Amino acid sequence: MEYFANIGKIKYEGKNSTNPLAFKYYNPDEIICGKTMKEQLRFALSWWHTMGGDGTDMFGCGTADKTWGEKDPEKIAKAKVDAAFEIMDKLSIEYFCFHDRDLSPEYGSLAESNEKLDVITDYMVEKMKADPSKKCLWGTAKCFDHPRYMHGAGTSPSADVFAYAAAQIKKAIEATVKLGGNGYVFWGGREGYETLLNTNMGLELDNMARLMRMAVDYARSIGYKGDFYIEPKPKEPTKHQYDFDVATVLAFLRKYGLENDFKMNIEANHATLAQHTFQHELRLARENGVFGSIDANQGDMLLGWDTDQFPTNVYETALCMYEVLKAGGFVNGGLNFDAKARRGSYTAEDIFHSYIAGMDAFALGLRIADKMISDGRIDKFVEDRYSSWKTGIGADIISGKVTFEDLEKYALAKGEVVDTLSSGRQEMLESVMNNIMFSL
Ligand code: XLS
Ligand code: CA
Ligand code: CA
Repeated sequence: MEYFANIGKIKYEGKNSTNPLAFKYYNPDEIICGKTMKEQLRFALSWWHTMGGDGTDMFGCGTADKTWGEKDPEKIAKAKVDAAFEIMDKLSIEYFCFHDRDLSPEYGSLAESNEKLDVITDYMVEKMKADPSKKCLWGTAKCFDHPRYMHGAGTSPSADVFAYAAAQIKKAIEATVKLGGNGYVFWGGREGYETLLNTNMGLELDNMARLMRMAVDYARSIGYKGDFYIEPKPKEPTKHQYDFDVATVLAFLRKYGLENDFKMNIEANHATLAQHTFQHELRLARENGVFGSIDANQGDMLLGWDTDQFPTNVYETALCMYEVLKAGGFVNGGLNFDAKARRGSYTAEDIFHSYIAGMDAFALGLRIADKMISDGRIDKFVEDRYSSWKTGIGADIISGKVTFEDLEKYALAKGEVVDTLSSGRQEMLESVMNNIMFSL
């Protein structure tokens, strides 16, 4: 069955095309910065928003029908697979990301939920065998939806809930391995607190680390070779999420000796909720060797919550892809559209417009980032700005040759140094960036 019969394969028509159902910038096989665009961008469809999200919000029920013409939960789950593969095909998206419960819902018992999940993953394996261009970027467990997780999963005050979450994660890891997943994500769901008056923060964090250690050890024991990611988010649903931002997560990983097992899945909208730029979070991850994957979306700067919008801000995608290229590109990670069409954009066609908008914004971002690097003005400026560290006292500090006493002697002899400083030239660099962006 064809779910989107009146939409054909979306083609690249170039920047002068006015066809809304065509790519203007994403040309999958074009080489940019040494790789094809599809290898550089590794786009992924998010099962939860695209296949399941019907626009429900706290003020109203869904506006989009995501039952895919079926009534029975197992049939809906299978139809979702067929429809997802058709969307991926038509948009030239190779990867998908999922929560266990997006693939197959929760049934009466864990055993039954597991059995039904197997039916769907068996079905997906068959389809992926027939079409090896469809791959799993990452999987995860939905340990935040059911009432049992009201106080958290790995950080729940209840040991029974911790055990239940562990069992659910074990199964989600198995499903990810079965689907050949490149990654497994921990997003902190309800791992946080509402008030410290009822919270043993120390025990909760120790337990979270215990859960992660067990998950990694188990996955490796069954032959999983992909990455593990933590996806930082500062707030929502809890007032304070433990995985606040990249820096907080790094401190957590290092405290518990998990820093070699995890990388970051950085989401644009979560970065801005933490009052950082997206680029800041990417840079921090890159500088600390933990850059892994990206949830590509954007928030609304006037709202304080996670709006998960399809990304269209090219300035942001360019700075993002600049960080990705500087990090050496994606290895196991990619660009997952953890994004949903607005509630009013409820038609099947809107799925395509949303992805085209997001993919083109990132394709353009990649083209600009490549140009920023080959143009060289920005990199050269930064290099020159730090030139005092290459020779003389700067080189001696870096090589560890000088002591505090030596520096005192040097400073006393040198006198005031303010005149040796040069301008930061922020406005000039922002103008260079605009010049590069609009010369494409
Ligand atoms: C929620 C998160 C979530 C994760 C996967 O804000 O972005 O969608 O990516 O659990
Ligand atoms: Ca996300
Ligand atoms: Ca999000």
